[in-house]
Amino acid sequence: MNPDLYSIRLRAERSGRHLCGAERIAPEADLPALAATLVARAMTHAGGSAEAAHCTIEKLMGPVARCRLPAVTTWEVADAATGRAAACRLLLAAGVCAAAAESTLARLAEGPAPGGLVMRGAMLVDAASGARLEADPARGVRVSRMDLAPESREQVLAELAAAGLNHHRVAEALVLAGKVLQAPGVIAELCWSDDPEYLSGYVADPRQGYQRITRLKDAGDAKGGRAIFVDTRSWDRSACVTFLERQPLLFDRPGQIRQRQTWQG
Ligand code: WAQ
Ligand code: MG
Repeated sequence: MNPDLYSIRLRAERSGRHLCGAERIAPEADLPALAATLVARAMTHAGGSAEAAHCTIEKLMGPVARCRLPAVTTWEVADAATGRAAACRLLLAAGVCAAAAESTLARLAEGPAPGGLVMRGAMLVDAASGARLEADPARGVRVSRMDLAPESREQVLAELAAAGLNHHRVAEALVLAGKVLQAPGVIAELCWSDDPEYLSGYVADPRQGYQRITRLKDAGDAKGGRAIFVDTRSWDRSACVTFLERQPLLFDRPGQIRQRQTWQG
C-alpha cells in the first residue's frame, strides 16, 4: 500500500509582484521538512527575499499515475542569438508555424506580461497563428501537481546527475515539461528562466522530448517565461487547462539521455 500523497505548493511575492513558486508531491511525513525547504528557497531567491509567501497543502484523493520522463538532448550554442535561432528551428520541426515561433520568442524576450513584465505562469499559444489564448496574460496557466515519484526520486536524480544534469532547475523543468507534453492538444513548449544568471532553456515536444539549449539569453537579463503551443483544430481549452493545472502526475523513471551536441547553425 502506498502512503497517501499531498501536493505542497509555495508562491512568494516581493514588491507586490510574483517572485517565485515551487511545488512537490510527497507523503505526509515529509511535509514539515519540505515546507521549510520551499520557504528557504523563497527567502534566498536571486530576485531578492520574499516579502509574502503562501503555502498550500492538499491531500490527493486516489492513486496518482506514474510515467516516464521525456528524453533529454543538450545542444551547445555559442551565444544567445544562436540559441534563439536553434529554438526557432526546433519549434518548426515540432509543427509550430514560423510566425508563431518568431513572435513567441520575441514576446518572451520582451517580457510576456503587460508592461513587459514576467508572467507567473505560461502563455498558451496557437501553433498555427501565434495568437495568445490564455485567459489572463499576467498570470497565464500555472502547470501544477507534478513531481518525481517519492519512491524513485533519489534514483532518478542520481541518474540525471550521472549524466551531468545535476542542477535542481533541470529536474524541475523536465518534470514540468513532461506533464505539459501529455496535455491534450499540446504540440510543443518553449522556456527560459527569469533568473538573470540562469541562461539555458529548452524546447520540448512529444517526439523529440526535452531539448536543452545552453544559452537563450545573456547574463543579467531578468526576462523569461514559458509558452505552451497548442493545435487548436481539435482543441478543448478547458480539458487542456484543467489537465495542466489540476491533474496530479508523477514521474518514476528517466527517459533516454543523449550526449551533448554542438548546434551547427
Ligand atoms: N507553470 C507555468 N509556468 C511557469 C511555472 C509553472 N508552474 N513556473 C514558472 N513558470 C513560468 C513563469 O513565467 C516564469 O517566469 C518562467 O516560467 C520561468 O520560470 O537547463 O528555471 O522557474 O535544462 O525561472 C529551464 C532549465 C529552467 C533548462 C527554467 O524557469 C535546463 C526555470 P523559472
Ligand atoms: Mg524563476
